[in-house]
Amino acid sequence: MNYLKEDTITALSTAAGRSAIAVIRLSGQEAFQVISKIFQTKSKPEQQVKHGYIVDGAEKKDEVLCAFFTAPHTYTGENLVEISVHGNTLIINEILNLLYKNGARPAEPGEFTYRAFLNGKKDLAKAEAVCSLITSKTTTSAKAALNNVSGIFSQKIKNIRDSVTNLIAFMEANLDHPEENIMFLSRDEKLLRLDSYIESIQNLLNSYRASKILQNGIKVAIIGKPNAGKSSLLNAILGKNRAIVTDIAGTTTDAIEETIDCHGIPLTIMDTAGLRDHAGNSIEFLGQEKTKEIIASADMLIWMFDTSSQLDQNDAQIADFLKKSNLNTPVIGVLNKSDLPLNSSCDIDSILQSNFSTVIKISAKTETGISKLLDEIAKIAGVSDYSSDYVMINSRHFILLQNALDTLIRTKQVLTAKDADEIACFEAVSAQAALNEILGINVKQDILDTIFSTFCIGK
Ligand SMILES: Nc1nc2c(ncn2[C@@H]2O[C@H](COP(=O)(O)OP(=O)(O)O)[C@@H](O)[C@H]2O)c(=O)[nH]1
Ligand SMILES: [Mg+2]
Repeated sequence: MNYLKEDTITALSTAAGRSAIAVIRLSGQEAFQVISKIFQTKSKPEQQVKHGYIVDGAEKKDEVLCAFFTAPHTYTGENLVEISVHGNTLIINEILNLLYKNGARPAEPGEFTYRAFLNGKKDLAKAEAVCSLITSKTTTSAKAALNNVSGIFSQKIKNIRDSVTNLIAFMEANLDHPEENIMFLSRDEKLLRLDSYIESIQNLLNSYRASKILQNGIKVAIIGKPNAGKSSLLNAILGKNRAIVTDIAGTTTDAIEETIDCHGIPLTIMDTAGLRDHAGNSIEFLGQEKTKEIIASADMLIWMFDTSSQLDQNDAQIADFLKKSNLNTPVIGVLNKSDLPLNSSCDIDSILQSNFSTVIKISAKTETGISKLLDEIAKIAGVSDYSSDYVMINSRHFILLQNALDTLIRTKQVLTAKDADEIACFEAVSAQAALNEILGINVKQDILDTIFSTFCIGK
């Protein structure tokens, strides 16, 4: 990856396509010189935002606003110009080409944020969160990502890291001056402190699953025999007629999916072709095969029953299929058509014998029980108790936190067994290194390259 930091870089920072305004960023030592070659303005020199024209010699290319930010108080920590141009790809490309001709080069993916990191404007956890914030699918996940961007997560890590550093200092002092009669930390005090660091890390680790769900969302498949009301439920959840509903069994042959915000979780809900022992035709058969694939890939299943009719062979076959698939997926049992009288031959007790996370009575037709169903989905996903200081923990953080936790537990074990400060110290230093790595301290270049290469160009 071409991350030469002496270069002046430029890229379109807003989405491509037609828009009222698009923003081109230009950053680097030469940013002000480069723009001065193609920008004509009558604004006063002291104005930070100047109005004028981008020109190629005598020819005007666009009427723009240029915002000038002087290092080091800028996003990248370098001289930075944000050019607000008209949002037309032809104009944008002309301006970018002029910038290239006059000394800038195209920015690599994430290079503006990478420079912010290199110049100490953002630690690595904050830089990573820029990406999470932009890709957030719900306002809740955006809020959590913003907590990382604004440094709440980094501060938690720094607090633990500083405490560990402090403990290491005490242990080193013990090693260096064993004979001196200075009041060092007692073994009990060290153990007590270690317990509190371990608990703080454990709390962060516990939020990993929820932050993964907030960031990536979950897939919930609605399954059941034909005519159970699966498509009606999808429509009721979406509040619109997305899937065709008929009383003809086997209407849904292709899987339909839509994403909604369910208590802050990006919830992809999938309607599937009903499973029955004999498909009506080859299209329905293919649909049923697809349903089986979807069941295997879903994070959660909603298994629907029609309680206005009796249970039949098809319900039994689905039970059999799920049992044989041996999935570790939570299943919500949904007793549909509760607006109709319960069929006296519908053996609810036998339904309840299946291994459901919960069972809910609904009517997809009258839209009764839908919000309770969504509450249950969020509860099972484990993010319904969302708090406002929630942070985003990605897999890199998770691995390093786990590493820090393991080494602190070992530190404790060594101290408990033999009060051997030398070995304990060695373990604690590893924990300190893992915590530092979360913040971007002593991170290998290939890891940095991998992180920033997942960013879009212009970020
Ligand atoms: N009375 C009543 N009818 C329903 C309900 N849900 C679905 N239906 C009807 O059941 C039939 C099959 O519904 P549909 O959503 O297409 O079922 P699917 O085959 O499982 O997708 C349609 O005639 C729906 O109007 C419900 O809660 N109450
Ligand atoms: Mg259907």
